[in-house]
Amino acid sequence: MSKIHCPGCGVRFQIGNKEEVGYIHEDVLLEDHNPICERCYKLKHYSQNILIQNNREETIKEVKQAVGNSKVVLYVVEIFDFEVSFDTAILEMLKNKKVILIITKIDLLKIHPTKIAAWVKERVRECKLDILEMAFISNISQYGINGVVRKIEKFYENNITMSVIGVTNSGKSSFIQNLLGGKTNLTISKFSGTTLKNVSQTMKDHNYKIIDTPGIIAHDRVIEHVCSNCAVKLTPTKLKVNDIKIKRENVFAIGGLAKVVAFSSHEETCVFEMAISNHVKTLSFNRKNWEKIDAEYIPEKITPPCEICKKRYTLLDKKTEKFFLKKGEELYIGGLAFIHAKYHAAEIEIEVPANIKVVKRNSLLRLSRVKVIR
Ligand SMILES: Nc1nc2c(ncn2[C@@H]2O[C@H](COP(=O)(O)OP(=O)(O)OP(=O)(O)O)[C@@H](O)[C@H]2O)c(=O)[nH]1
Ligand SMILES: [Mg+2]
Ligand SMILES: [Zn+2]
Ligand SMILES: [Zn+2]
Repeated sequence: MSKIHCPGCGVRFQIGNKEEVGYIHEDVLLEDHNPICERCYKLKHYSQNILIQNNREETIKEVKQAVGNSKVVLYVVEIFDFEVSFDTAILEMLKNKKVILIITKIDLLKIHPTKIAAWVKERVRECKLDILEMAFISNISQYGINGVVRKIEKFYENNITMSVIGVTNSGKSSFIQNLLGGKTNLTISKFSGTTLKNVSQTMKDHNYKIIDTPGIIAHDRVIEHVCSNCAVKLTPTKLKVNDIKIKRENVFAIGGLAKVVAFSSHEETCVFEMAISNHVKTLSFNRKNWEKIDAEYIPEKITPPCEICKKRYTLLDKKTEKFFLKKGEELYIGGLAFIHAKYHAAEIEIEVPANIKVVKRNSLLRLSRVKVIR
């Protein structure tokens, strides 16, 4: 990598403005053999994020350029946010492209990879995507990484350019890091929007050129509407999968982010299985009490959102959607939760900000009974 661009995030170095991306102290730039920008340094060593304005249109332009130069696109989709990963801008770019779908973070679910594969294949068929191959991986345990290389080799022995694309935080840079046996300077962080520009790497054994790209912001995910600390809390490092009980007269609050009301023709209490990030708090409220406290106020106990982003979140336009879930179906709430009708059918009403995606689907959680061998 030349000394012109940061090998961590891809932006051009600059020494003039500490507040802008790409800033690096002149001495570091001159003396360090492998310099990285100050933002990457803080992300890597202190897990500290410097807030930057991430522009969706500029990012799309950058990713398009990488895709345009690539023979194959490795499309990275994380299993928890599967439904919001098929962004319209991405699908547009992938028209007439050879695509290998890489499903990451499968370690979050206690589901055997072959079952995840069957579920994904079914969902992808519904999305009408033309996919050359699929791989199911964990960047944490390295499960499936070698298999990806074999899949690429099957089609292209060497000398091709591939781009790695997807929505923010899906594990693109981690995946490249693993493909290259840890030998990259790419910055990986728990914060969304880490990579800012395209960064090229070479996989020497095969002479594959691999381009890391900035993640595309999916506005239909809750994390895009809270502060970066809350977004980290919402991004699961572990999934909490529990049974939840929602009484007929109650409102079930998922943090201060979504409200759930449920009805069943037979039962006073509806029971669901729910998966959420281990940092999200939930509480049941009597509906009358909730209406009193709801208007501009979310009780402190139920976070996220935190005190800083609560006001902004409560002011967002909301929508209420009703779904009838048959036993074995589940709702996916954009970047927030899976709610699975595990025991009986139920009608369920969700209130979330208007642009958050809520989708009914065949349950992924229902596959999680089998003991995982990993
Ligand atoms: N549990 C789990 N976490 C993962 C996996 N892959 C990546 N992560 C975590 O997800 C976060 C984001 O990873 P990155 O590799 O920076 O994601 P990215 O897609 O490059 O993100 P942007 O550059 O922001 O678009 C980090 O905290 C990673 O440790 C995985 O397979 N399993
Ligand atoms: Mg990245
Ligand atoms: Zn950088
Ligand atoms: Zn917050």
